[in-house]
Amino acid sequence: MAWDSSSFPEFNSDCSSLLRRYLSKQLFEQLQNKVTASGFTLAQAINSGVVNQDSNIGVYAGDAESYRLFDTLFEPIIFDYHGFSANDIHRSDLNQEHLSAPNPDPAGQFILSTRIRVGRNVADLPLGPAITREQRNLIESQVAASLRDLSGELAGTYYPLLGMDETVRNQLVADHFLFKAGDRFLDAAGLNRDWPEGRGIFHNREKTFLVWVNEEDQLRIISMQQGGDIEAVFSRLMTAVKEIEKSVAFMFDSRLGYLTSCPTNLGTAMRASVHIRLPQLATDMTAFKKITDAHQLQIRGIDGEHSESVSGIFDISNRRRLGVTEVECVQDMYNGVVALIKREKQLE
Ligand code: ADP
Ligand code: DAR
Repeated sequence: MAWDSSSFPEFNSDCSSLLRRYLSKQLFEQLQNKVTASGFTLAQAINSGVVNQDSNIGVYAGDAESYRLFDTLFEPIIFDYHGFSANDIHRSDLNQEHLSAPNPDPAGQFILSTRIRVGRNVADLPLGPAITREQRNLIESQVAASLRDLSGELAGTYYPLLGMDETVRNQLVADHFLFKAGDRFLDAAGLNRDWPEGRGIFHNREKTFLVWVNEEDQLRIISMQQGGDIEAVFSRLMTAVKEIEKSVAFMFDSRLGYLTSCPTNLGTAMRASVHIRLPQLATDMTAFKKITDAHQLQIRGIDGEHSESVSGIFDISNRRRLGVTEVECVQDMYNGVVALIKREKQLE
């Protein structure tokens, strides 16, 4: 559904996005003629949430300036989602030695796999929604070159999406290694322009270390493996992030941390998740959500965001990403998973 961006958008009565909650007609009129240096407008920032009325958030930034120029819209959304106010300052802790998270399921009865990812964007360029085709291709070539220099466990190969065999691509997606194509939320945010050019995936032979290039963010740096050895997954990721940052300058703000196209990923841009089998709790989602809410966890389906759980298997991850450190993100997830497993055992 296209909308006439010269007038205040209409929202369905059942639209519950943060965009709808915080974009008043007055604010729309105050911001609608503002344009960032890379040409990004309010209409572009909110288009996804207007076109997709089932959005949870509904806004995307086109560049670092968006967070300043449209701050009267972004700040209330940031506070609502992260509990992070104008006086708060984000803190980083990328030191894997600070995490204490011994495998909560050494027998492998519940946790199928662990995955921890961070989003990163390249400094001094626009974000995905406002980037040009040339800038996106430049990022692909620069990032692929820096990844080729990785050694040891992180050594691997970059595979451009352009020209990738469709069977290979579908299998990577099915195996949870690669992003889906054609996400309508990203599409309406301008993140799928020129698809699949400039997009790709880097991974090591074991597929325990992967980097998505130019999807929702310009890098999604991912560590993952079967089982619940959360410390090993986190350690691999922290080593990789620090290694890549030696050759790629990341977009960073002293207050908001690492900047991302979606405000839900600001700060650490980290999502630490387990795929976990909880068949008893699956029969009582009220009790399930009481535990995940208490530990600030997010429940996703087994194919990631906007998907369903299958056979009592859920994707459980930290919800907070800004105003908490990387170690605290993983600790949030760990503490919640320990509580979920304890309750599941009581219900058995
Ligand atoms: P992101 O985590 O990057 O925001 P999604 O939620 O869409 O993106 O997940 C991306 C892919 O990663 C999906 O295929 C999802 O099933 C997979 N995934 C997420 N967490 C895990 C996990 N703990 N184990 C295996 N695959 C996972
Ligand atoms: N689907 C959009 C974005 C929500 C957060 N997830 C991201 N950034 N992948 C929405 O507004 O629901």
